[in-house]
Amino acid sequence: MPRGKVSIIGAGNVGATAAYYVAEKVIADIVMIDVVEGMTQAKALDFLHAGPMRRYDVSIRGGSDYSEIIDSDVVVITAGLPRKPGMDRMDLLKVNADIVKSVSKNIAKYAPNATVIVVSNPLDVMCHVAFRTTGFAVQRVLGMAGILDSTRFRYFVAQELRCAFADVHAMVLGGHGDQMVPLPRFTTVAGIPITDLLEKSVIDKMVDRTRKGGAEIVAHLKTGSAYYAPAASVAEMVEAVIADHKTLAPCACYLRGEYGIENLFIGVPVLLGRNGVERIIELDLEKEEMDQLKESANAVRKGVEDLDTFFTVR
Ligand code: TXD
Repeated sequence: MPRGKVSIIGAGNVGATAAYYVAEKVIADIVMIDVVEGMTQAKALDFLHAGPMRRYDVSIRGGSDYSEIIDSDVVVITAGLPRKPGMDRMDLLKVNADIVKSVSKNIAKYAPNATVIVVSNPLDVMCHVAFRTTGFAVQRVLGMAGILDSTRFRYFVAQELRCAFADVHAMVLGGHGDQMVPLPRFTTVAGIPITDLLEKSVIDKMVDRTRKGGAEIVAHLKTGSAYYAPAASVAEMVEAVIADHKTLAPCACYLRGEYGIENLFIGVPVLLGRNGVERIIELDLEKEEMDQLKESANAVRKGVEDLDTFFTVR
């Protein structure tokens, strides 16, 4: 298979770990860009030193010059600041929106044919910033969250049933926040819905733990947030696009009426392939599931309105 090219903007915990996971798949040459001078070059070199043992012989380069990202098939945006003491949610939104906007301008300039995978938080709102700033087609801008939230749910199910991780598939829709919508009816073990395998009270606990999966890790870490599972989720999405896998997974994508939601990025199941979001899958949701999705969408829309109030993207 011809190798692709992936650029990762922001080589912090998630970005650098994603670069490493992508390298191990040997599907793409990798560029890491960060504002911190020297850090990306150091990490690139360090990854390459491990290559002979880990058996990846891809090219990995680091820098801060965006001309390096030219001809990328996929660009991942993990640049952003974490919330600092004294900053409220809105302050963070403005700071990261500024960062994602400047990154997106460079993507549009140097990698106009790329598919953009947004990771920076607040995720669904940052997707809007990248979408509006790049001006790319809706299929080519998507956000990573649902795959991460689903893999957490998968792990909890496998742990509860003591079954093979790989046999569990899960579906988590909605925005990347407390109001995400884990769907037990569409979460299966070798095709059997977990609603046939586990008590409702047990499922409810797993749903709750999935919703709080990120916070549980932050509480342990104290500074910073999860990055191994987020990076693995990014690598899955990158692979789906580069290798044209047509993977069916939940991703934040721009809805234009699907699920009764208009003009909003939110997590829904999609087919991911060479053309980015190749198809949006509309599940037949029950009323309660649909109500939860609408509520989650309302929370995301509030964030987008905040963005519009404080920040003119174009
Ligand atoms: O599910 C999800 N979408 C998420 C999102 C899961 C995990 C992390 N999530 C968010 O991703 C998190 O809240 C942050 O907004 C981003 C990146 O998280 P990470 O843990 O990797 O943060 P780091 O380690 O602080 O890395 C951020 C890097 C750091 O190296 C900065 O120097 C760099 O971003 N940075 C920039 N790079 C390029 N250009 C600009 N302007 C820039 N500003 C900061």
